[in-house]
Amino acid sequence: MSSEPSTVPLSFERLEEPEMRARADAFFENVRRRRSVRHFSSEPIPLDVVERCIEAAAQAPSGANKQPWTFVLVTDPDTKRRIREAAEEEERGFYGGRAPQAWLDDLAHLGTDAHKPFLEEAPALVVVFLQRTDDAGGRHYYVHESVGLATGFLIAALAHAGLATLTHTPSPMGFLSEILGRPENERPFLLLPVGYPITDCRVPDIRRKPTNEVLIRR
Ligand code: IYR
Repeated sequence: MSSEPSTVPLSFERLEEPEMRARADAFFENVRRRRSVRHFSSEPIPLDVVERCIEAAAQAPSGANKQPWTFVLVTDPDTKRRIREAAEEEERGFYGGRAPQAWLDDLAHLGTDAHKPFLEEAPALVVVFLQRTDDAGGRHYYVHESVGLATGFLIAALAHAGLATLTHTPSPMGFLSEILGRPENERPFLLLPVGYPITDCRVPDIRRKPTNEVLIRR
């Protein structure tokens, strides 16, 4: 015999349409302006803001509500230096032969290379880990979807709070588990340098696809 699942009242704010439009526009303007930043100022940032954004990320939906994520907030200069050194070693392998030429051609317009000073210059790194299972080996579900959603929340929350980020994926990134002492059931998912851009920061001249290429109405 199965008992009824327990429920609580939904907290939902019904808005007037003009207010809905204003909020949708404000969010759009914020994420439209957001760009991946590769030149960070070393100026300190309010870490309580970053922690609040991580709390926001952890409100994301997840498979069976397993919340299969861990966020490691790195500010210790020595740890950042070790991460930079390990990442640059992997990236030298990537740019120096492991990456197929077609991939390097696709990256050329971004101007990236194996040099990753932002890993030390940014005041904070948020390293997102996914949990393949729980601590006791119990199953997690839709892990990549779930952690991708939480990471999207995190990037949007940080941009909304006035902080710049880079979605960085050194490859392979197993070194992050080792340096940060993460358990066997976790895998690195994404590395997010967080901070303020340098003054007069420049970014690649790239565009998002127009709406008619990404939205189909039926
Ligand atoms: N991880 C490398 C290469 C790289 C790959 C992709 I896909 C990018 O969008 C950008 C960079 C690096 O960080 O340089």
